[in-house]
Amino acid sequence: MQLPIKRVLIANRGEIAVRVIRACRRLGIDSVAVFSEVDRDALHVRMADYAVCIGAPQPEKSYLNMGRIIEVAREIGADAVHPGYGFLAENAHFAGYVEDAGLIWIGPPPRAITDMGDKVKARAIMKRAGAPIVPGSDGPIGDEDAALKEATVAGFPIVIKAVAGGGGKGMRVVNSPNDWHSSIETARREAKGAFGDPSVYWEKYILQPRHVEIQILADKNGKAISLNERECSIQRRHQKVIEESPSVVVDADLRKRMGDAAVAAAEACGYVGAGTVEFLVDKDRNFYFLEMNTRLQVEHPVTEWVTGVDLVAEQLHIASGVEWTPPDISHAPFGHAIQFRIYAEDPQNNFLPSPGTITTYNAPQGPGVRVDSGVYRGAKIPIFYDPMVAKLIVWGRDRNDAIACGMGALEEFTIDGVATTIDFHRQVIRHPEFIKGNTTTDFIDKYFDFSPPSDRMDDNVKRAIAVAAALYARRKAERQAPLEVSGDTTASAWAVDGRLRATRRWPGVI
Ligand code: MV4
Repeated sequence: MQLPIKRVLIANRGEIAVRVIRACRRLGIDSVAVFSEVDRDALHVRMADYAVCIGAPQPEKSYLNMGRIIEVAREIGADAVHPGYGFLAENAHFAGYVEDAGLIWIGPPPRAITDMGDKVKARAIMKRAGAPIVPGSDGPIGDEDAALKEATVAGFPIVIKAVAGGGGKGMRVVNSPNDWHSSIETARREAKGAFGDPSVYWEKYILQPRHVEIQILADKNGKAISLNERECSIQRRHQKVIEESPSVVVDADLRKRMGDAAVAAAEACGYVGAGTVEFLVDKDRNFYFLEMNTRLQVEHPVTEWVTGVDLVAEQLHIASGVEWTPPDISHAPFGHAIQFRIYAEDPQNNFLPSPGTITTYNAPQGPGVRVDSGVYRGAKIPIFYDPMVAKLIVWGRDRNDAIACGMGALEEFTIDGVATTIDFHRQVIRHPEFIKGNTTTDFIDKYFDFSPPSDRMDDNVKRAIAVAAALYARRKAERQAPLEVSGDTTASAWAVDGRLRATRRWPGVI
């Protein structure tokens, strides 16, 4: 279908800008990239139909520079703005300015962004919509002693969260009533520092939960559908690392109930477009509303694969205002998809960002493999932005098949020049508890040790490792000796690389 949107400005960079450009191209829409001074040679700039420099590398001077972005959109004749995720995606002011400038905002109404950004208000809206919420306060904590009485009835441990928070920032777990007042004080201070608002609220703390979220799509007439769940429990410091769909703990009945709750939530806040309702699922498979993310998410490709829906194309269609028929997903979930986020970070050095130039970039290919990336061989990774360089998404007929596909694809993936988390993923995907599906939110802390190897080895272990290394070096030399066949032979560069890599297994697995 020909949409009335003809030219979209993408207020973002990296893989998500590339993702939106691809959707535009497929729909016959012009794409306009914006870029900072360090991103002149970035992939999104090369791929877009038009590209405009919007300022200095610091995000406030470029990708967060609302006035400049809107000015560029008008000058270049864009009729819509897609914010991607991060940067301005959940900035209700920006959404409003875009609309005031006569442009189409490819996202939810500013009001829905504001309401869901206030976590206490979000709880109230969800409660009214009939979605289960975590037992907790009905408003911001005022009288601390009165709140303590209520919390004691709910039962410790309790978690204090920032009203303006989200994503785990400013969270404080309280194990005993004795720590109540001091924890509130600390949480308030952190909330004030991080969000400029010291308001906090409390919830009962759910132990060893899973993070399961529902993707929704809603149109301007209040028609909303669920596109099933993603499980995102494998996280590190509130950063998602691996996401999958379907979730091993969600059966058809739970999927229906969570989907219905998410749809009710979307309708209750007047949602339009693509959004995500996050839930915690406890060990008894009770689910509780956590937060609503009013944007396209990093992990959207796993949903795309098991539903067959292009979520960005749906966003563009809904935003254009053309009559929208919800996609039929009665066949879904079809198979199983898993996404691995590849960061330019060094797992052996506390996951410190590793900026630099990519000297080798061999992305996996083949059946069941999708790579959404913002880089190429020779690309520079600047220090100024999120260090995620690529997402590997794999598909299989079932979870084990997807894991097998992931193992092969991760072996194939070679990035040199910067440290990456590829090898860390190779370890996770082989872990028996991951394979069994025991993916609770404490998975990484429980099974991976990030202390330097030297700190957790006694002298006997160090000696054993020295001997093994010497033995290994000899075996490797033998293996790489020319093959005993007639004619001219050379070792495949890929095979040699694979053999070398087999020795570079990251040593942090317990
Ligand atoms: C919780 C919780 C347990 N109980 N709330 C962390 C991120 C933010 N979105 C909310 N988070 C949590 N809220 C209650 N009432 C545990 C977490 C949590 C968590 C949630 C999802 C994925 C990973 C997590 C890691 C630690 C804590």
